[in-house]
Amino acid sequence: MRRFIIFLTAILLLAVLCSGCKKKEDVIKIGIAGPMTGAQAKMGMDFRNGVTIAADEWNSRGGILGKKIEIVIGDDQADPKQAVAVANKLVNEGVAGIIGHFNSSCSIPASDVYNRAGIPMITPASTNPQLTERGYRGVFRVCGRDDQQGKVAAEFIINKLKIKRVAIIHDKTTYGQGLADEFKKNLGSAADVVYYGSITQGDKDFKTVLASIKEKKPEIIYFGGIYPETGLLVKQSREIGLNVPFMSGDGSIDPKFVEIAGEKAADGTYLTFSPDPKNIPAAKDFMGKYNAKFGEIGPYSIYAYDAINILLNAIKEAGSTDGKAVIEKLHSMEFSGALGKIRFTEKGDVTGSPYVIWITKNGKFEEYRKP
Ligand code: ABU
Repeated sequence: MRRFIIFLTAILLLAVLCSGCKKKEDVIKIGIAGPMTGAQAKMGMDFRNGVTIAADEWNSRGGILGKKIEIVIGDDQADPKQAVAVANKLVNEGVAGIIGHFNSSCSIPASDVYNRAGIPMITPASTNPQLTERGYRGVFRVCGRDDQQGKVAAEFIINKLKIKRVAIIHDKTTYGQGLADEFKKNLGSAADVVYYGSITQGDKDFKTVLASIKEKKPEIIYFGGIYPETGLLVKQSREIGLNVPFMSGDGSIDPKFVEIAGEKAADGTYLTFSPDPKNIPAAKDFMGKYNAKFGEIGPYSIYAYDAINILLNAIKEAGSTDGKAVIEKLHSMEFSGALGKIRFTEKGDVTGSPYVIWITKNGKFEEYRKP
């Protein structure tokens, strides 16, 4: 009897081990990393939704290299330390590549982990220049950079709005402070920076800072940061009678910003972002699918969709998930995505990344056209 039980246990163990082995061989795992919970969770959900549509499309065509695509989600909670923990976990799970992270302050430290592991990382949204300035061959982004959008914002204020008195605030993050500083640098001596200061991401009451800004009588307030704080800053500035327009970057162009600020307060806010995908013919199919499945697209849903398609096409072309081979394909190929043609520079940036000005009108975002 004892022998029989030992024999049965051995058979069961073997069966469990074999099923594990089989699963590993049958799928290609792709890691999706970003803030899936917390104040910026909308951005993580936008990534997840965009990537899910792409993975479903590939799987319905039979997968890739004879294997199905499996998405492994990592929640970094927009926290750099958590991002490194997530990166290590995803690497240990055997992912072939990463789509993420959202925050530059997460993507930069996490990229050290992916670089050591030799696997490619494509961020849909991290715009701080430093990400691709450290010589990591496997680090890519499908979005633009803050040295580009900071310049576009400053030129707009100088040349179009002809504003002379500017207040600048940022949220002390890699992205927020970096963008505010790029904006300030590009203003040069064309406008006076009458206030330069910071707030803390996650805080809820900014009225003291706003009261100090009000005393300086700026004509516009530029904020380097993300929509939860942008919304509160705009709302509270109106509450203390500070009624000048705000301007911010791509981290604020989300309906959540309007929801937090309130439609009336948000109206007239200027933002920098890439051109409206509604005007890109290649984006139509994706947008239709996204609307049907998840509702309105977020700013970076389409970037996440293109990022994973690029990665999967590179794996297909490489004929393997070997990191080095895939990274070289990413450098050499041109991709046709929902955003149009995409090619990477030696640094891992996209070759073309036009920023345009947007304005908030009646609670919606639209590309700015001079009245
Ligand atoms: N670029 C928008 C916000 C994400 C980041 O770069 O931190």
